[in-house]
Amino acid sequence: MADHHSIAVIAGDGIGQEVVPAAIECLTAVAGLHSITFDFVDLPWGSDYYQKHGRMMPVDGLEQLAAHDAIFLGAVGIPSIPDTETLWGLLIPIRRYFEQYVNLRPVKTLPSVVTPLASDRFIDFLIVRENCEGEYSEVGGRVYRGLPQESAFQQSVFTRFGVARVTNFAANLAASRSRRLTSATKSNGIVHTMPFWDEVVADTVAGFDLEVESVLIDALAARMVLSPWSFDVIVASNLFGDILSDLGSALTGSIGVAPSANLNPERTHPSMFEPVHGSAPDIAGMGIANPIGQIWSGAMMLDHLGYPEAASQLVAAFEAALAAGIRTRDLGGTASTSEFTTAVLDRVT
Ligand code: GGG
Repeated sequence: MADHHSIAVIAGDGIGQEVVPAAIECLTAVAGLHSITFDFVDLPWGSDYYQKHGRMMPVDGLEQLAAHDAIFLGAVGIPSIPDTETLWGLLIPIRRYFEQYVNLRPVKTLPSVVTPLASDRFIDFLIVRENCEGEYSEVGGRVYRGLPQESAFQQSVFTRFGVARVTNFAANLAASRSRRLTSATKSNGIVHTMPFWDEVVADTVAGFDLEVESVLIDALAARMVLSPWSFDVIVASNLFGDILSDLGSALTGSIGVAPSANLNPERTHPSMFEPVHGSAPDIAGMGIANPIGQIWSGAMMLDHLGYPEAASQLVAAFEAALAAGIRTRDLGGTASTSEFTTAVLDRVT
């Protein structure tokens, strides 16, 4: 792969405007150590764009994105626009159009970060969230609006193709690590889609030499609090994976640190890298947002583009800043976004 990459940057809304430039500074610094060059192409899409144009991105937005090697996204959403518009106008179409069917979300203990858990045992697992179907569906509707019998229907969509491909990714990942895979289910209560999920997972993992467990999502959430170190790779549907990754990030300190990679494993389309957190309107513009989720997502982008050493250097740099006691407020520290970023840049070596 060429060492020059064109990256589409959508800083988006709220703190996305603060953490994306911080992460780009860090990416540029580490890239310089490896003769990698990035062309970061700013795309001013999101809620401001919506207020001017009535849509989150231009009509040909997806075609524009297709020309880049990867997409680096900050956050989307502001209180004055319904989340249904902001998510379904930008984030979700990108995930689906580019077949980014894996949302890979690492959950890991970070140095000097106090967690809400009594134990300081090391946590290090990966959530593989199905990213293109499942409970996130446009199929459904509302009837009898305003009448006493008003009702809403939402149809989940689980396909054999969709469940098998994400399970296959997760199984390969588990095979490259501890050989343990956990599948999140709810087949006792959700009687059609979840038994189907279990069946397709079982069929898919049959060809792998793995220890596979299927765990009900409620019990899995409780176990994640009680013994998060007992997981290695978790495969979950779109909604379950989303919820579990917020829980995982809270267990390891703050949602501000959680990264994610929306991957198109076949590499026929660009993949997208974004922190798990949203736009955080309550702290937007204050300069106090934690840039770790965005920087770590940048490291995942480096890894995906074929630079694992540069990715590890970037992770090591923010871990070293944390180990030196420099932390943003969400982690109990006093550092601003720019102070923490400077501390990371000082440690990119
Ligand atoms: N970092 C992108 C962002 O703003 N995410 C917020 C969000 O609500 N995401 C929904 C999802 O990941 O499904």
